[in-house]
Amino acid sequence: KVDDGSNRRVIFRSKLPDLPNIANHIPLHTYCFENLSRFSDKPCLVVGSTGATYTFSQTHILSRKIAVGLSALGISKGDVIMLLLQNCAEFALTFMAASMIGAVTTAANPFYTAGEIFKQFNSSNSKMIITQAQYVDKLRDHGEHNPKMGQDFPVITVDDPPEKCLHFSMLSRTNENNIPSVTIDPDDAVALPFSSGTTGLPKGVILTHKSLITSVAQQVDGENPNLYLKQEDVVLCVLPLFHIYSLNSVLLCSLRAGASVVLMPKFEIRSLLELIQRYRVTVAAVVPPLVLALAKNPMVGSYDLSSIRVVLSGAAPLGKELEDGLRRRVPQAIFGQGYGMTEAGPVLSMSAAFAKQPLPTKSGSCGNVVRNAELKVIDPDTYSSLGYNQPGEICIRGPQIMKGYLNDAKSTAATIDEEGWLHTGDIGYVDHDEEVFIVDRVKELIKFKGFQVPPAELEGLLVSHPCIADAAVVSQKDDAAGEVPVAFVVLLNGMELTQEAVKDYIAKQVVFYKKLHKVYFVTSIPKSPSGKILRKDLRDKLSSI
Ligand code: 4UU
Repeated sequence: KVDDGSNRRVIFRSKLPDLPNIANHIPLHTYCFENLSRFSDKPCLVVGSTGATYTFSQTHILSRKIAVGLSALGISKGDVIMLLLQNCAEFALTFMAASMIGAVTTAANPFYTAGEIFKQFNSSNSKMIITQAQYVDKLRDHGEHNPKMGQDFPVITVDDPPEKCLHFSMLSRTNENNIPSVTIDPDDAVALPFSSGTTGLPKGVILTHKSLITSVAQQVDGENPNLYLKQEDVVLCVLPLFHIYSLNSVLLCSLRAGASVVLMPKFEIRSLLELIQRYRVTVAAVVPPLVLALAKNPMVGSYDLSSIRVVLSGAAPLGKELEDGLRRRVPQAIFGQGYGMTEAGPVLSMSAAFAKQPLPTKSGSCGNVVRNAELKVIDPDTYSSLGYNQPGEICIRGPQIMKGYLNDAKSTAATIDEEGWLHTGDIGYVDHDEEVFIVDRVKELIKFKGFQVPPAELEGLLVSHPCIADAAVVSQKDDAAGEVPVAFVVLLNGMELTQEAVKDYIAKQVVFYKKLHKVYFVTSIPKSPSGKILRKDLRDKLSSI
């Protein structure tokens, strides 16, 4: 996928000046805690539900203690640990602790089914699971081929441990000075989120110390940070930390900048509003369904949201109507979008309205490309780069992007070309003010409320049904969720199945947002000569049904 060079190259850059240097040669935890002495006694992590607060120095020391605890349990450099947690202090502490011993964190949605959890657990070669008691039943005796909890791998719970589990306090009741010394290379992995990228099944995305430091620096460092976070800021952490958006733009950016993070285990409108009011939240990172709730829910009127100065929306397209609705609810706040993709480290562009010296921005824009990075828009057929206002596939290059997919050189090569450009599968353009606009998605990925729904995963499950010969899953527009997955199914000769039976078959095996919303029985799935599903034909068919 390389531009043959015969075409004019157009490369877009940030409107904000590049950072003269980024400290991406040091380990991530060193970088995040680098300025700690300036705000060591300030609240760092605030548990919204209980008010429990960890100052920056407590956060640092506890992370060190847990690092010692992890290594006492045999976790060493390069090992992967799995977090299966709702947002909580232990998530943040363990992530930093793992970094300190050169270990890697893979986080999964705690609502995942056992099937989904073990796919990620096995494919990442995880050595332990840290979770909550309520999710432990799912991990017990799951199939002969999966490792056995408590026997093949330890399970640690942050609350009362059920049978065969250990309590989290055994990780933290250690002497932080016994932390083993490890040498960490900037290109070593530190986080392993899973993403299906432009095609296929979920894959481990290797984010290194260098990638995450670069991405955080691109947002919050320098004379004129793109996302200006102050020490007085109180940042809302309601988006799940198991997704890279929250992990990076909320947690890591706040740690680096000295802002406080208010943790909320899951989205629920009343407690969200209460927390914003109680803790005087100043910065809210949200996704479009949350913008919808804030813009439309009548309860919002009864709370004081005047503390909010910044609202950042990302992870899915946001309609103008919603944006306007939100602006009316929090008129004092600066509103803007960020555009991210797990593989891109994750932030590609962010509204310059959040900068220390803000720039004017337009409604619907996803901001400017981040500093110290290059963005181009290419013609999806010829790969030649396009100029201003011409929509094409967005590509990004810079030290923040992933190292590659874990154990999958083929998918890596299909995503990052020989010149280092990461191809996003998103269609967008850059206007004359250097603002990025996303107009379409050409990759398979379906996004339900910002959550990834990989069609290939559902297709694999469908064809494993004894009555199904072939299947294809595509997205359908939906007011509440943005997009929902629907299936086209070909039955084996002489077999009969109802729509409900197919839906149930899938629903039992996947997390709620991957459930099929409709099933259409067809006689064949349209495919290209090479066997690729012609998804566009199916989407066209949907709009005519
Ligand atoms: C239209 O969604 C993300 C990461 C989002 C993010 C991260 C840090 C947003 C702001 C931030 O500060 O990652 P994935 O891998 O789950 O999904 C990536 C895909 C993109 O390729 C694009 O199709 O999600 C879609 N997407 C968006 N679409 C992400 N952000 C946007 C957006 N508008 N603002």
